[in-house]
Amino acid sequence: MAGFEPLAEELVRKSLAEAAQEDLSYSHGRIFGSMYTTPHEKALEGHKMFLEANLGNPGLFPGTAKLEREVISILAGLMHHHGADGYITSGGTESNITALWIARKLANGNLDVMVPRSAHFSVFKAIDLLGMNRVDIDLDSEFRMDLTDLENKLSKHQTAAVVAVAGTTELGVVDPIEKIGEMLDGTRIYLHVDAAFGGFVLPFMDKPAPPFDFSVKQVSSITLDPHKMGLSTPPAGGFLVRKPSWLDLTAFSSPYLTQEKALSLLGTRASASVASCWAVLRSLGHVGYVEVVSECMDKTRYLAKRLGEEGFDLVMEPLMNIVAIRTGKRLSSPAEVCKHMATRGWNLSMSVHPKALRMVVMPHINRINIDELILDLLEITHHLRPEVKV
Ligand code: 0PR
Repeated sequence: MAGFEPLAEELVRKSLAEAAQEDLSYSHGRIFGSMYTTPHEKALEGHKMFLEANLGNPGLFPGTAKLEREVISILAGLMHHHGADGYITSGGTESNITALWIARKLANGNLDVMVPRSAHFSVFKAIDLLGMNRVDIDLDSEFRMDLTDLENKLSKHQTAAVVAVAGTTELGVVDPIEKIGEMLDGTRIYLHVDAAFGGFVLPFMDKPAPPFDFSVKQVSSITLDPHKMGLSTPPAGGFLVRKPSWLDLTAFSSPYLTQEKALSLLGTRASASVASCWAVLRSLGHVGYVEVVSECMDKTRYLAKRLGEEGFDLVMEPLMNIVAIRTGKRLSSPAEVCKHMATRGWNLSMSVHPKALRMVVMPHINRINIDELILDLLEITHHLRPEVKV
């Protein structure tokens, strides 16, 4: 028989419930390996009201389009340049691809992109997709882009762009963006900042963060993702450019739609998350995010302190809500530990530069989860390295 048979309503419902049951949930407090969390309740409420919205065809959804303009204006203010423009993307990957697409258009045939070894793989993907040349920049002793290596490799004649990271995926480190900007001053080299994670952390920290946004005048564009620490529902990435006219460089005529030209890489855009962003930004306000970040940082410091007390070797004092412990006497193989922790329902992840076990302390984590995590971590690392006394 061709095709697929319809199932009884009850069976459809039951199958969906069973599949949902198999998924992990942030609310169980065992996911330490993700930069995502349970979306804010207002985000969920906003999302549900706009399930049909598609800003790929904005003329049909002028209300959603208005919310997007307001979200972009808030994000532009947060990144210290009210004249910036942009749109909500499907995430950091799309934003990073778009940034380098624009950089390539502006680069008069230059194709080299300088990227720190700590960059997220979406940047490598973008370079590959756009047929550009990846030039890896080493990291300094604090895991930031090494300025000397960058200076040696930069070329006014070949470099199209530099990508810097504000909040690396692995360690939450911020590249020396002000210094990089100074190095690029007077050149036409495009500077993109990937603040997919840090963009919703750094502006809300109790200690002022090093300048990483449009306050550094050479910064050309920024990725910052509401669906990570912005507590919005996915998919919601943010993409901002310093000069609104740059958005036209990747625009295509869309004669059969309600707008003359389509700006974004994606056609159909899952736009309920735009309403979700608006709802959470407007509900929490700046002060609400300060509270979210402050709570995450308190729990991060607690986790780091407890791990230190138990003899684990921290890669560094956490700058953001990411803690990493090095491979060494106490921890032989992060991969093995992750695998064993997974059998007990934990989700942890690993970093490569340096080789470490990585934990992200998102808002769904509480202190009890941290205490339980450490107990299991002690048992498992002891079991893997029995010669080390617990
Ligand atoms: N830039 C940075 C600095 C990132 O950390 C990430 C994602 C991206 C760009 C890409 O963003 P999108 O995934 O929104 O396109 N970082 C996480 C990662 O890949 C995302 C993540 C983590 C996804 C854990 C799922 C997950 O379970 O590690």
